[in-house]
Amino acid sequence: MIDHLRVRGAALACGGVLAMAGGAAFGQTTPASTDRLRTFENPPVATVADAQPSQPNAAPSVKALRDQGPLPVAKPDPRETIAYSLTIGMATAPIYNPWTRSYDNVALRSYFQGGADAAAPLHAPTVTMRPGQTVRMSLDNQLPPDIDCDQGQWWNVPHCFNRTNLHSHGLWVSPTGNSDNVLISIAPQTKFTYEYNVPDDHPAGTFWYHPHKHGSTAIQVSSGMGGALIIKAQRKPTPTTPGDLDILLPFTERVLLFQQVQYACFDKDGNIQTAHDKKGKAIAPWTCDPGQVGELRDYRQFGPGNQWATSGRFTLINGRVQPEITGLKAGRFERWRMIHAGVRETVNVRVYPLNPKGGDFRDVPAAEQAAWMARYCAAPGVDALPTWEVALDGLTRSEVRTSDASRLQPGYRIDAVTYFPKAGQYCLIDDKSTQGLLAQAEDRRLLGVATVDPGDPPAPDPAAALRTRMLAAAASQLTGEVLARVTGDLNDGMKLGAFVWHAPVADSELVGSQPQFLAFNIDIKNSPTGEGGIAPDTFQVANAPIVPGRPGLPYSPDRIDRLLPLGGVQEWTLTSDLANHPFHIHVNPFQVVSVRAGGVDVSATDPDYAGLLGQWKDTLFVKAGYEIKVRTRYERYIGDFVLHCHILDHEDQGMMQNVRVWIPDGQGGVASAHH
Ligand SMILES: [Cu+2]
Repeated sequence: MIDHLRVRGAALACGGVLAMAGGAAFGQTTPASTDRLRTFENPPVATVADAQPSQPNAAPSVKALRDQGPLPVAKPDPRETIAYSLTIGMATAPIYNPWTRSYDNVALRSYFQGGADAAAPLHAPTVTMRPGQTVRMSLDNQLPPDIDCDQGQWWNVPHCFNRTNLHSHGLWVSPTGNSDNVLISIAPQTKFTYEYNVPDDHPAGTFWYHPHKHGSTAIQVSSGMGGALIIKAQRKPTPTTPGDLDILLPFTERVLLFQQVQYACFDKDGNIQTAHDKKGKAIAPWTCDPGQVGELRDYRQFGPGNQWATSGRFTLINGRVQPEITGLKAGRFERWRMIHAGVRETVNVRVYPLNPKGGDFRDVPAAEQAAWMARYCAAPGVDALPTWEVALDGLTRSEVRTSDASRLQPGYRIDAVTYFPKAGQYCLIDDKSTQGLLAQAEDRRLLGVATVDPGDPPAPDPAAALRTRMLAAAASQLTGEVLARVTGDLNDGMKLGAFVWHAPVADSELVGSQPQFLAFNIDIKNSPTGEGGIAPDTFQVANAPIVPGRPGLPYSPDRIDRLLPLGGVQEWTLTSDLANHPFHIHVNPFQVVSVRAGGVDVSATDPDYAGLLGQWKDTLFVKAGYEIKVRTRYERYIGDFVLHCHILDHEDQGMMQNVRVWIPDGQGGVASAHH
């Protein structure tokens, strides 16, 4: 399969040269065979093989898996034990480049699986699991050998780009052994099988998987290595246990996996090729000449001078730049599972009607798209469509939240119900936000265009129509006291309390617990080049406020930074000393309890935190100067795992800590393992 992709990629490398305004010349003409790469598709569904319990850590044959047809996403496999198999290898994939309106060939580290789309290897397959299931995930690392990747003590210098492992982001499973263990390394030409025991009380929801090997995480995820991981279940709530939101949402589903592939082509001196202005100064975008192959070569591609905006790259949806989203019907609800599988930048999704006078969006080159969107999509007086947010990071919200934007930071997921009132086209826009990594204004970018076919007449009040549909779904599946509660909740501000798996953490639960403090820090005094510099101690986390003379500590694999008691309940204060960083912790999610800036509650006024108070998440944006409080229960699982910044090149360079949940000693501490 990999050879096939190479051949295909090579065929795409030929073509004419398109002259662009400004004198720069780059790119290839559009081969007709890749036109389908301008159309949205859900990622392929990973196929399941029978488990092979007699061969622990022996991967089932990829060929055997390939011969099976895909399972529909909507039907989780009913078997108690299932196995998936992912091969990791290099592939050359065509990526549409709106600057040249042609395809660049890009060599990427990719996940492959039987049933995957050979034409779009960026399309990592969607993995489906269900509560109570044992799931084996076999990885077969077929990347080329790493050359000279022993970094000695410099583990916070990116290294060993072809070693990998797997993180099931957001899953509440054991972090140790061959469960969700990211402290292991799978070298090239090595196979390893993870095994997750998904507990039978795991919430259904939208999670994702990606590599998490310290030193190569960013370069691999920015290659598009990341896929949807969906827990499917249809449990009905009872008077004492929650149910799965899926039973209230009998709608067509889509997965929108947002990827940020910051590829570059390099000149003969090893410098990134860029466009140039008339004075010869390098400007966006990065360019590739015909016949060149873009690549993720090293971490210079992530900063400090090489931010996402500087690269001119576009966020992909399911492996495609600016696809046309088809198959939508007017007047129908859909459930969109949106996953930020990128590395750095905010994705602020808004949907606007497209004025038919705008013509075919495919004809608009990148340089003209901002003006085109301002005129035909997000024009003055035109409002973004409402969506109805039902879950954050895979966890059901306390109530349905109406919003005109889905603001995703790296690692975030948002499940939202969408509704297109009329047939026609709509712009999907990554709208302006001023709150990226460095709080710089990010330009509005076109993510894609949705084409909506005629369907049902528009509802006079879509929000009321959604409530009616959810009430009907409840009435068809629930009875008695539970139905009365769910109906009452929906009629009372669209509350979803019977579908929330984590009760709010009460003040009384915190009695006697140790508060924790966390500060992200980029210690620029240590770094000759500032943010993104290669000084190995620059990226840090601290357990106390940063003060002069007391910075944080860069990651050390040999140090446990926090000992946390199993069964404990804690409140953490999250801060960031320099720049904005998304905080992510494995295993146990947390509840957002306060967001303050300068001592003032900004939870209702800052759009980055709108609707987050009281909700449960596993990843949370921490802005410089803010003080955010979250609460967690350490339930069921012991062992060592990590917390880190989800700007993954920060993580690779040291913005990470080891934490250990361990058994209490009965006296307020944690029992020593010594005997
Ligand atoms: Cu960071």
